Formats: sequence, structure tokens, C-alpha cells
Amino acid sequence: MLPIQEVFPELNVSRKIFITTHHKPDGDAIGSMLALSHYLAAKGHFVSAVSPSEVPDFLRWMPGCSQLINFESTPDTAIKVLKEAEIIFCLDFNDPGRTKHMETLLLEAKQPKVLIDHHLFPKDVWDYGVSMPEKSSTCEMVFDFIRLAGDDGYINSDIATCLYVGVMTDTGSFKFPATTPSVHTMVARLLETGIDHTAIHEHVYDAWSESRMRFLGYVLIEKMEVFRKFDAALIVLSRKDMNLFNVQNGDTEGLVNYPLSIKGIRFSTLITERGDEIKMSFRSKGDFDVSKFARLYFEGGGHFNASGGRSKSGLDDTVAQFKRILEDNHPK
Ligand SMILES: [Mn+2]
Repeated sequence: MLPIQEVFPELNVSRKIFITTHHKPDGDAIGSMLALSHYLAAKGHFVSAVSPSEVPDFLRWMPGCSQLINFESTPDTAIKVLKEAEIIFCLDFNDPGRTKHMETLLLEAKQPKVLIDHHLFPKDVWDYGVSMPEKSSTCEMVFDFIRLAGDDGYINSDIATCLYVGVMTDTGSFKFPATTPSVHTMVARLLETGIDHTAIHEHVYDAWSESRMRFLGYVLIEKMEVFRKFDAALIVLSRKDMNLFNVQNGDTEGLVNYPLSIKGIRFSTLITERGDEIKMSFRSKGDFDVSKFARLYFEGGGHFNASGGRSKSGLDDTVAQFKRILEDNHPK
């Protein structure tokens, strides 16, 4: 993979550019994709941004979101713009498999592929790019990309709003260790464009349905198990649990973080039954590496303190397996 700045000469003339991100996109995925789209369009390129799956409700207000192409609902349009594109940007993922149904299309695409990402252990399929697991967010890296190109002046309030969403969500509102001085320096620059950070926070975090809030109450009372001797906690949700409160896709988002607010808990796991697969989310505090945990035992990976995995065994078997592994692998 050539350094990211080597792609700048390719961008000296107007290009057709395809931008994509990971399946089930989060704030950083959509934020980075929209910010880069706004910037490249302002530079005179023709940009198509494709999300492998639906944009969650709490991000739909973002500037430019209505232009996004959803691969799952309109695959033909997505494939057409991919075929016509001259350059492909891949944001906030480092394994084409993370785009799920777009994986083969991306791997077979002949156009130069550019990676901007902060997940551990990138696959070797990109022509240009930058991979920095120590970065707070892909949005911070898009900000760096724009400035490296000498284009700080292009950062307007639309770009700033999108970047702010990504860095805010990926740092847990500026709480996680990757929130470096340079993150705050960037945010200062974003605020200079006049963005309303209070409104952005409300759009993203205060958009719950009543049933989602009641579901959270149910989960914390009925479904959370705390293992004091391991400094760990576990939430298990069956398909039946999800039906109880008319849970929507995305309503389980963030549930895994709640146990970490209990004093002394440094490892939290959420296990959910999804279709014929068991999905797992891991979060930790401090020096307990959940990326390694996910990689070793549950076909996953991600970040040091935030990762995901899956299991093909049933829910009960997966939970039993997890508890056995926990006996020897915990932060205490
Ligand atoms: Mn990210």
C-alpha cells in the first residue's frame, strides 16, 4: 500500500470517485463518508457514496445523507456507479468482508483503491492508503487527509458537522483514550466553522423511542449478569427478548457500554441472537485487549477496547463457551 499522499496527483483532474464504508454503518462511517464526499465534490470531482446497508435513523439528518446510495435497497445503482468510478475510497474498515454483500465487487474492481482507516490489522488489498489504529476515528483521518492536501480552507460547516459526528461517536463523546490533544485541536477548528455541537449531540444521542428506553430498563434489570470476581459483565439477548419491546434494528446499539459504568467493571460483553447467527460485542477499559479476545475465540476483531465477534453455535452454547473462556481470560 503506497502512502496516502501518493494519490494526490491522481486527484489533480476531475475524477469519478466511489466512496464506501462498512456494513451497518455507525457515526464515524457515515460521517467520514459524507465529509470526504463534500470535500471531493467541492474540489470538482463527481462523487458517489455507497453505504453497504441502511443508514440508521439517528444519522439521517446529516448534511448530504439523502444523496447516499444504499447497496441493499438499490444494488443496481450502486453497481453502476462502482463500474463507472475511476478511484475507490474505503473508509472506516480494513477488510473487504466488512462490506458484506459488496465484498466480491470490491475485490474484483480494477480501479485504484484507497484506504483511510483506524482498525487493527488491515488486509493487503489497497493501492494507496493510511491505517492508524491509534487514531480516534476515521473522521479525524479524513480531516488530516484534507489538511495534508493543503485544503484546510475547504472545511466548511457541512464538512465540520460530519466530522464532528464521527469523532464524537467514536470517542464516546471525547472520553476514550484515543482522544488526544490533536483531537481537541481538530474540534476547535471544526467549531470555528460555526457548527452547533449541542444540536449535533442531541440529534445523535437524544433520539430514542419510548420503547427503546423501556427496553434498556428491562435489559439492565433482567438480562445483565455481573461477574465481580472477573471485573466483567455480560448481557445476553435472545430473539424472544428482542420481540418483547418491538426492538428495532439499532436499538441494541450501545447496550454493551452500560455495564462499564459500574465501578470496577472493566470488561463488558453483549451477546445477541440475530437470524441464524450469534453476534457478540466486547468493550473494555484499560489494558484488557478485546480485539485479541474477539480474534482468538469468536472470529472477530476491531479495536483494543472495542471489538466484535460471532459464533455459529446456538445462543446457549455460545454463552456457555463464553463463560468457560472468561474463567481464564479476564481483566482481574
Ligand atoms: Mn471508526
